[in-house]
Amino acid sequence: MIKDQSALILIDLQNDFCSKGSLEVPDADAIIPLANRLSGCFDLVVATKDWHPKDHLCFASNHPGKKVNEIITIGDIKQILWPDHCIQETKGSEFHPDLNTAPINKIFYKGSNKNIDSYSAFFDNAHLSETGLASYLHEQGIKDVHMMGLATDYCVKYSCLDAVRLGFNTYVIKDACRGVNLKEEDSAKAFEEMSREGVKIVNISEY
Ligand code: VGL
Ligand code: ZN
Repeated sequence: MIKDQSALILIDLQNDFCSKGSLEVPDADAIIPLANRLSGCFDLVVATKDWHPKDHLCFASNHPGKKVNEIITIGDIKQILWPDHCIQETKGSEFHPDLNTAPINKIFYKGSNKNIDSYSAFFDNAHLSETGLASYLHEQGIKDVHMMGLATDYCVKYSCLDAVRLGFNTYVIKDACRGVNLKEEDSAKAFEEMSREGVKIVNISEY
């Protein structure tokens, strides 16, 4: 059992990011049993869901003439265009069927404002609105957060960077994350950046 004041944060373990999903992350299914095992090591387990309305600006389908993976600029924010994924109340936005949801104390939703994307579990990409996760963790007396999930180079990375900036001792469980890797080495670079910013990189064998 991990010490008090620690929470496990399961990032976006949803069908659309897993095998046969619309934004499939390579080898994502392999981490579901790891989430189930780690959940047993923590008193507090939080999960996030990417939770988009159909008309969300991050979908290429909402920008006629644009393609998936193209980058557009809105205001001063760069936005990668994704395939439709994690649409609210669809099969694709549900948790992977093998995820044991019983230990999850609370779910936080992100990406539901159609005008802004939200990779971090804490804030939207403009850092304007909060998901409520930070206040919840503070209320629960949490000092350390341990992150795993999907995807290393997007939601895991931005969640970890925000967690550090918010003052949490932040651990990312490297072998329990998988990356989208639009470019080769995206995940490796993401871990380097996290490490530089003060995130501790650990492995599941340490739990
Ligand atoms: C994510 C791309 C688009 C993620 C979410 O969970 O990492 N990636 N939306
Ligand atoms: Zn998304």
